[in-house]
Amino acid sequence: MPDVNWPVTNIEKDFDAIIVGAGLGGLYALHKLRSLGLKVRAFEAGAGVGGTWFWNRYPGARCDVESLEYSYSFSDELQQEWKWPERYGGQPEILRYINHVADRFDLRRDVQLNTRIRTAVFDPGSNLWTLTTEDGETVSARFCIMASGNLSTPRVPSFPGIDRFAGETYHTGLWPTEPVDFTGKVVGVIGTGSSGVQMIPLIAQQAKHLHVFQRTANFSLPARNDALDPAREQAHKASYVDRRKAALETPFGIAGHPAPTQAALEATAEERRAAYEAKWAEGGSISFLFSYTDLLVDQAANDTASAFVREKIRGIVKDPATAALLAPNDHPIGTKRLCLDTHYYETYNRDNVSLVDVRSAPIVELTETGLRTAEREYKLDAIAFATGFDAMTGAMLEIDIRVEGGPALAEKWAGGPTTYLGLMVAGFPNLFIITGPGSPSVKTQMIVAIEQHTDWIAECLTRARTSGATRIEADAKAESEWVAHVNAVADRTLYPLANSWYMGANIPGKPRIFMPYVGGFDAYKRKCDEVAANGYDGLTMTP
Ligand code: N01
Repeated sequence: MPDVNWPVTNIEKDFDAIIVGAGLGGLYALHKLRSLGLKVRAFEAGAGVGGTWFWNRYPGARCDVESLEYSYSFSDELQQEWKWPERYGGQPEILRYINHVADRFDLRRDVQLNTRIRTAVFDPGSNLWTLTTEDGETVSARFCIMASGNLSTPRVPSFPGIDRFAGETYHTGLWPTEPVDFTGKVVGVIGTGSSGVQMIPLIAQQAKHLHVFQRTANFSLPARNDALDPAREQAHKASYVDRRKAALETPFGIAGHPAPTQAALEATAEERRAAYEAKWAEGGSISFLFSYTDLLVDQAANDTASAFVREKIRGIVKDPATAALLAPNDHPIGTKRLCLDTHYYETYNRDNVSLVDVRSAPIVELTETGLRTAEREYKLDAIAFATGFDAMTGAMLEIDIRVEGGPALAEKWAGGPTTYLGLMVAGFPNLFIITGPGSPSVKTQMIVAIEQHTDWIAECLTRARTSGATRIEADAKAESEWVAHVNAVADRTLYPLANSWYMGANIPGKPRIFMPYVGGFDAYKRKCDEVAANGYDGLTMTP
């Protein structure tokens, strides 16, 4: 990298780039941009680094991508030296890893913790962003990099009486740092997405009684988490660099799962059962969805996999009425995030656990002593909300992002998020997003996406610097073509059939737009590489 001064030395500015967030995305962006010689600072709302893994400390929090994959690839020394104890990293272990990375690469000195950004305003005269923190501090920078996360705005539904409840309340995404003890307590868990499914078996082991309030049954597969087999670890590490490269050529950014070649209905019923049984025994969601080529695009194909899992649920859960309630019937398997669990369905065979159907009898209000559904009242000592997040756009829209004299991002996105490649927004120069809406982000291995996005942004900035540009902006036409492509790809799949957070469906009033790019990480990366090779077409760089 030539040591070229950014050609704006007469403009007073605090930083070349400000990064919002110090989770896995923000930390890598800090490391990468610093390696270009840029003056960078990351602002983080939490009291520690780690993002998702800092906040989500609920019992059983664990990644559903295997640890050897769900880790940074940018340093071979790091990936060789770090020892993952389990096949799937638990939250404490992943947070320990992130803290190790922060120390190892000396990142902390440029991270300002306990600092929430409230506004970000671009001045088209100076081509600078000025950000204001919750405490009123202002900082300016040439570039603003949003690494604020996709599942980082916890959401508790606005139940009437929510402030009246006198017992303990928790949200999975805001879990206290000190352990919570539910021993001897009557606990209510609201929500049965990935967080609820992971937490419920562990709370059940402690609580005197656990009521699970389920509105929609979700598909869950066994994780089969275990200690990481040393032979497997050794073999993986022996070809780590090659495996990381191979991951870039896959739709989910994960190597080691050969792409299927057969459609589900080309197999006989017996062959399909054998294939699904093998995947069920192996554990993991990618592998299961890779049973056949068409599980996410053909309803009839998907029905065969959905029926298999429903049958498994009926086989595990002893009470037929509970089993029937737990069997998902309103969406094709995989179109909502497929959960991975450890003894989730088995938990409903315990005497101290009951499933409450809040689809047929919704929660009407919280009371001083519990909650009331349309059917009856439940006395509770504690409520754990596993009610999810304002996903993909929530964290960005919590910040008042605007161009001086122009509309706010919230206005531009009122009908749903629009981006060019998920990386930039037309009309908002010098603003980059890591794993933004319109990128594969949540539909791929997040760290692969984080590294690819950041590397692309870094190259783009290098190009701007060497060409003397101080302003980089996505063209409106390129953005609308990309948005149309993202929608067209989604419409060829079954994803839009589910009321998922991918669609914004979990937030009342949020536009129903399928937000992630589901054309595959491999296809996406090819497109990004092509854009860069063509001199960043779709972007305008201005001196
Ligand atoms: O949130 P969710 P999550 N009354 O939105 C229910 C990632 N993640 O935190 O489906 C009653 O999936 C809601 O019901 P419904 C992963 O990507 C990963 O569990 O809207 N219930 C649903 O059951 C995941 O997808 C990991 O009808 C209400 C639940 O709350 C994403 O984070 C672990 C309600 C919310 O489920 C989010 O998962 C954890 C109401 N008013 C999370 N409002 C791993 O890597 C909402 N609900 C393993």
